[in-house]
Amino acid sequence: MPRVALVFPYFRTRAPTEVLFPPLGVATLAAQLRKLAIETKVFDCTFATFEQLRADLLGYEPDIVGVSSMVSLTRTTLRVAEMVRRSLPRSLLVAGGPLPTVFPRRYTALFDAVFRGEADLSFPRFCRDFFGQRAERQTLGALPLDVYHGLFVPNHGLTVDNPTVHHGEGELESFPLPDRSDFDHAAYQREWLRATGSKVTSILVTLGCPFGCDFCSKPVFGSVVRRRGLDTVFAEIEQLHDLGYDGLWIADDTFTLSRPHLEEFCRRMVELQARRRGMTWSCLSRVDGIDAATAGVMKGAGCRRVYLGLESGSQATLDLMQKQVTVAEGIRAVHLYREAGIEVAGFFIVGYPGEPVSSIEETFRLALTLPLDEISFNVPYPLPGSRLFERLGGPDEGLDWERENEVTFVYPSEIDEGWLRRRIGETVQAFAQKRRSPAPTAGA
Ligand code: B12
Repeated sequence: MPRVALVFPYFRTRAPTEVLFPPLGVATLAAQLRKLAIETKVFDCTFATFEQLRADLLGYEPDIVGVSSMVSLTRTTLRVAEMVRRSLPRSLLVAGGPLPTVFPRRYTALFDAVFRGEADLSFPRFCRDFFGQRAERQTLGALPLDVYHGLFVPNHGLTVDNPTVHHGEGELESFPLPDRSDFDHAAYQREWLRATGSKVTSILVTLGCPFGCDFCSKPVFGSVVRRRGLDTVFAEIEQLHDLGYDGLWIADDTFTLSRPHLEEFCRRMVELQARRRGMTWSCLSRVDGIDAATAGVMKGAGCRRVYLGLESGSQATLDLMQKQVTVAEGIRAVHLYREAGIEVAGFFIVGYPGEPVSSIEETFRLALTLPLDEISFNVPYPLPGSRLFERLGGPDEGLDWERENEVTFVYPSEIDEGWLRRRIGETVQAFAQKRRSPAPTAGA
């Protein structure tokens, strides 16, 4: 029986900033492959070693190995690919995920094929046809290669670069729920319990983001917002509850964008909580388009914390970032959520190209004056696929794509990195100090 192995090549680092979720990309593809009756196994490396992965893959003898990749996983992706090429020379090696989507050529030296963008239907159909036609690595050309959305193959004498697809809402409704059965949920939950006291996992309710922030890349889901049907979403939440999770991280780029959808989500959440206790959730939110009534509804439905991309205390810098919001809207949103009794975390970016030191100081001041529960500072990181990347050029692929949450400029910057690191440290310390002292804040 032909077999597909799906590898998520993240080996945990135990860095203090590490956040662990069972990866939804491979879970989504596993569900679609199994729907086509294709034998599939997910190899999530989060709690494994490289040697374990090698032994498990060799034992499984897959005909196709699909590796999920993104910017921070470039090195391990290529290492896994080299290992597969050496140890399983007959297996077809395929890459997909956010970075292969924007940089397919980065992968094609080792991989036979890359899938760009949403691969829910295209990759499983490709696997079905590959097996159906008894194709091999060298005979890919026998398949009708132009029918698979997002397929990119510049190898084996072929030149294929098919357009990507964004599945419509109706189509999304016909998809099976992500298949999380191959993950080590006990290990994920143990880590979350130890760090936060609850067992949190990620879910996607809406796809896509209509905004065009200068630093952001939207490689897979793009700009068109699609909402999953809430019947399906709540069937998935019930499954997560059955798996033992009691917290959701709603990973959507713009979960709060549509007020009717958000409020209906909250209504159903209240219903769910009446039947099954104890499911709380957190999400990202824009700072605009929210009012006190909606924040109250979110709180009533178990929203524990919102994460706001406040980014800067200076309007000129927000404009440089093309955030299309004002500092005042950010301040208002923080108070709104806090008054509703929801915790608020603020993300900030400091040292934007063209930003003066005085504006960075405005950001530090804002972070310390707002009633926030958590703050984090990042320096701009030119993500492939963003306008910032197009302007500044790419970071060093070997070195810089590894960086996660570091205060390191990966392009020539006028800002003194040592100074910035020190000022961030001081601000974070002052914030912690303020949190320890019992100064009253709105809603507290
Ligand atoms: C949840 C999330 C996280 C979570 C969890 C990651 C995880 N374990 O799943 C956390 C918070 C840990 C996280 C951290 C980071 N993240 Co993140 N994250 C996301 C987010 C919001 C959703 C990812 C998701 O669940 N998608 C849902 C699934 C279904 O989609 P998918 O994985 O893309 O899979 C589809 C396709 O890509 C494809 N596909 C995927 N894998 C494969 C494999 C094969 C073989 C094939 C054929 C196809 C294929 O098919 C799938 C179905 O269509 C995305 C933004 C977004 N909207 O995508 C950013 C995103 C993936 N993150 C990003 C970044 C940069 C990071 C960090 C580096 C940030 C930082 N500075 O620290 C870290 C790195 C962490 C790490 N461990 O490596 C970037 C990646 C950019 C890039 N070009 O690579 C994104 C796209 C955000 C952005 N706007 O730029 N992240």
